[in-house]
Amino acid sequence: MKREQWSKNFSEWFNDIVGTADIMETRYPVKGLYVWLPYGLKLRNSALSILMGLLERSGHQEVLFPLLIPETLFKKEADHIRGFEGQVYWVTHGGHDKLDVRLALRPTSETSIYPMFSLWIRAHTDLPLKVFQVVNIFRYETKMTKPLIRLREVTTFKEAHTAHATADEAEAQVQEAVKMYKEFFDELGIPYTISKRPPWDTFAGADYSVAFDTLAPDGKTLQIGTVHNLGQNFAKVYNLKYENKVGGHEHVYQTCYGISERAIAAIMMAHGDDSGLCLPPKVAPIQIVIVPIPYKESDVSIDEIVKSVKNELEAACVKVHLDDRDIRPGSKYYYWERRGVPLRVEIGPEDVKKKQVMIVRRDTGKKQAVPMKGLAKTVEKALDEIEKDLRERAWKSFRESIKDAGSIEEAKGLLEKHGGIVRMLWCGVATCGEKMGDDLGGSVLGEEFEDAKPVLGKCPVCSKNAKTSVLVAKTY
Ligand code: A5A
Ligand code: ZN
Repeated sequence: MKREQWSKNFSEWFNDIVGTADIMETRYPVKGLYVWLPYGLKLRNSALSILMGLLERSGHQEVLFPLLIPETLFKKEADHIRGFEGQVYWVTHGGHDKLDVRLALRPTSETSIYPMFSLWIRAHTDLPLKVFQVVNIFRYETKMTKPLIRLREVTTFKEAHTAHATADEAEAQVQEAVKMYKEFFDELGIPYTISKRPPWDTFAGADYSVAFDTLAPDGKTLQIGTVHNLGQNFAKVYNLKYENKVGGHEHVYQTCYGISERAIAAIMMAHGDDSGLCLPPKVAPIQIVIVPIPYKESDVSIDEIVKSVKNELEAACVKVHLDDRDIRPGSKYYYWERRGVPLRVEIGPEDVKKKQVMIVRRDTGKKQAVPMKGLAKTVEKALDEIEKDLRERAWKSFRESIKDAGSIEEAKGLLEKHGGIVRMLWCGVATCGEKMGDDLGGSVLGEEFEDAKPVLGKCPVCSKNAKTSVLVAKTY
């Protein structure tokens, strides 16, 4: 896999591939809004069904709330409004009539879901309450919009919301959500760090936020999921109370967590190359493309064999596509490589004579003749290997992009040269943390949520003893 364009001109590569690999139509005439194309939508749906499966298996129930939130409800939690006010689209009219109460297009759904939670939660037996929905949300983003990455209409917003009787249970729910998201990204072979965001970058209305960040080939990080411990902040303003075992009334403790179509962008970032997408077999809309190689001079007809190979693979539940268009095989290779189909099967008259086919891996380009007998088993094994190799390769380069730095100068040098993530010591004072981010032209992602590193040394900003270490990066 050649990765020159992919890494050096990632932005161009991304904009090109999103369109030419049939993920999205980007010419819709409203800024920040895009159209899912059939191929992209299949990819999105496969990834989403993995996520929904994880949620359902861990006791979350799917719900579907309205898009519109009355201003009166939206404005109850002070921090939440402060965080989102500048990003809200308002509906002010119904036809010719001005509305008495403006309606917000949800930028996220705490303020529509929790008023209903307050009607549903009565006693401790109603807890924990764990729901999720997959919806569109609207955010008037002012930074540069980008398909899949920074949308004004996020079309694939999977948000989960929970309520618990105790702070400990909410804390445990944060852990469960982190574990679930790890499983989800692992399934897709997307590498990540998990950080506890610093106070100045916490979700509006949360006690604290935990975020997953991956790395784009241009060296900038992308936040691909977040888990928030909301404490009792929303419970207090939306009156979410339950009757405990001894008849007293207490506010619930809450968490919420979300993932968007950035997960699809992350797949492109983790596994792409100069030829286009390279999709993990688990989510690839087409796992195998069959390309017949007919020779006019040959007396062997390959049509029958090609069809029987297709049937055999389909019977083994592999997603197969037979490309029998009347164009040159080379054009077909190029076409399907761009779209990231993990494995290509070529069948020509010589192969038919030898009772074999050629299989070609998208990720390595490696070509191999394999017997027709037992082909379904062979390709299943090859797909498993691709899955595993993609994950390992992505993690390897990701790990190599995290480096320790002792001073601002050193960190600056690293980020300017390679991008990536630097680990720095920090005294824990917000002004130092914010300065560290600013000086490096990036942001503090936060303390690592798991396997915190031992800390011995000085804060590079104020030279006082460090209390912790943080990850810093240039971010999307
Ligand atoms: N209610 C909670 C879950 C919430 O809204 N959290 S969040 O604001 O952090 O969003 C969840 C995730 O959605 C983010 O981690 C990010 O990956 C994604 N996201 C947020 N804004 C986005 C945007 N404008 N375009 C694409 N993805 C976005
Ligand atoms: Zn300091």
